[in-house]
Amino acid sequence: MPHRPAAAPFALPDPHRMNTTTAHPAAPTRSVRLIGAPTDIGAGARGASMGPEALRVAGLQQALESRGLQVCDLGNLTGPANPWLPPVNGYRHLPEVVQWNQRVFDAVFAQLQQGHLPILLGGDHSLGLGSISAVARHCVEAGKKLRVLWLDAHADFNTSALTPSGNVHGMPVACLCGFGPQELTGLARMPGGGPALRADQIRQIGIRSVDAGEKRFVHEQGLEVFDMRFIDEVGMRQTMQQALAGLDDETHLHVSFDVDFLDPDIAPGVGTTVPGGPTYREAQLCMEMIADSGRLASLDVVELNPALDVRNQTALLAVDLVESLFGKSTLMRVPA
Ligand SMILES: [Mn+2]
Repeated sequence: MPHRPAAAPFALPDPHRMNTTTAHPAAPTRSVRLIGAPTDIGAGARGASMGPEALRVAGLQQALESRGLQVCDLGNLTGPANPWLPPVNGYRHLPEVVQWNQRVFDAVFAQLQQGHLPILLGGDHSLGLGSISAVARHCVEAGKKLRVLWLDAHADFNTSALTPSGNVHGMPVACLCGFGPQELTGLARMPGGGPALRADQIRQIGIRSVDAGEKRFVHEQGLEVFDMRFIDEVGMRQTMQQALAGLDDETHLHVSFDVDFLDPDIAPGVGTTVPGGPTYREAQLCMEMIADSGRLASLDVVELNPALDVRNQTALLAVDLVESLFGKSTLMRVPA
């Protein structure tokens, strides 16, 4: 069994941190850190709290090591239990959501500062707030540009006024853009106090379920959304070409992979399935084209819900796709 520390020694000096020589100095690090955040605090169904362990059982670390990456599993963060209460002022579990996200922020930020590529194992998608706030802060300090790819069935652009449920996993993109409670919009403590992200840094892919008020707000804010109709019409190849256009050596690419992005036929293990998502081949092409960009520098894998899965097949699929994200080609193609 691979050794995995139970607690979270995120700030300890890392013996590998000096070993950062690569053939291509501009390429993102090959040193990966897995960070588990076992909570469903922002979700509408219980069970995503078991996601990190299901991804480990599905062989995530070994799969990444087979790609030639140096992988260290830092174990799980800890945080408050899920009290399973109704919304208060439009938010469910806001104090607990804040605590979890602060811990995710600290852990992801520390790993980025040490030159590692953090992979957040969720947990529900409210944790994208802490993770991407850390990435945004890191990019400001490192003088990097930032592009976020949001792979999801949902836009996650709700506010307390628009949300039908109060579940914060439907709000992280809005909060990252500055629309939400100060405890969440201010996580990154950006210089000047601005939001962590501008709408023009985000590309949403696979979207097919957006609430009515949320839809208006997405248009108002000018988010670039490649929804399923777009993917149906132009294909995944052109979609990804557009979503990845304009990246350069100075761009940090973050992928926030909500497993409900995938069609429920191949990925039943999520709390919020929406029919009509990308097929296995479309998802593979999406991941392979991100890998080809050579810019991937941080990743979230969220909303995997083992309580709703069938014999861990969704976790196995997620691991398979993450492998492609790091360069495993399912095609017989000679590398360029
Ligand atoms: Mn989501």
